[in-house]
Amino acid sequence: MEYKNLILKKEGNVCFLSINRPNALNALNTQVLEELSIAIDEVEKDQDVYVLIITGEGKAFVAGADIVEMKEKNAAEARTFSQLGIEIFRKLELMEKPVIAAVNGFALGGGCELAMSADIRIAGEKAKFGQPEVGLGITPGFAGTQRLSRLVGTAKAKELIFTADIISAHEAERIGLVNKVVPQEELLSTALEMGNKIASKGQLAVRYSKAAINRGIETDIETGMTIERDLFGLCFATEDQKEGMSAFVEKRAPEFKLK
Ligand code: CO8
Repeated sequence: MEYKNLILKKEGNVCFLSINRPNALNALNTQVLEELSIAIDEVEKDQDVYVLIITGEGKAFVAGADIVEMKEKNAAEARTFSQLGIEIFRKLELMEKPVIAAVNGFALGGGCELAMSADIRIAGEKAKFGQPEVGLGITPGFAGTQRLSRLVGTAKAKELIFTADIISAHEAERIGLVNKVVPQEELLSTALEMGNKIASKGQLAVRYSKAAINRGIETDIETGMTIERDLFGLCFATEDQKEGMSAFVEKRAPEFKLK
């Protein structure tokens, strides 16, 4: 598939997906969102891709939903646009494969919401985070109220959303919004290094672990533990489990085959 607003590039078992609309700071309009949806399906289906890294071209990760497109929407159209983003970000979040956001610059509004839909966030020192929507007279609309609260707690989420403050990468790390901050020039290599490390493990085990965390966190702990127990059991039906444990006993490196 030829994308107008995305660049997909594979490096071994890792796929970089870069939002490529730098003249508008990678703002998400309907076309970008629709392409993102297609790309997520493409990456999920590609047997050779184990890990997805999302980043942005130019000085922004994503500076939000496209304000120019949103400006003239009526209430019904805005709700439809919100639903589109919510569905696509949820699809990203629930991908079987792990997703790393390599946040290179502004991650504002819909951009912060996109980053929060990834499993892991690595930020360059120049990255900036915020949910500035109330300054435009709107609420967050791609599930920012939900994911930010879950990531940093309701008090900090309310402060950030009510004040529309833009925070630095280091502050985002301090409050638990990003996993780590690295020098700007090391951002993509650090994300790739982490992607390669994940890709070297048993992929079914990685995917089951992701599913257990994502499904378990949304339920009570008893149900969550049941989900973990069942997926743990399922690992023992995989060749990767036999290989992983045999390699340990034989004191050699495992050769996982995604089986
Ligand atoms: N939408 C459309 N265009 C944008 C956006 C955006 N979100 N952000 C930047 N641009 C455009 C600018 O208009 C400008 O275009 P042009 O060159 O044609 O004038 C170009 O990108 C470069 O931007 P700036 O000149 O403003 O660059 P600066 O470095 O001076 O400033 C900022 C960078 C601070 C990031 C600034 O661009 C800014 O404040 N952008 C908007 C940030 C924002 O408010 N984001 C939240 C948007 S709302 C949102 O995401 C809600 C998500 C859910 C909605 C669903 C419900 C319907």
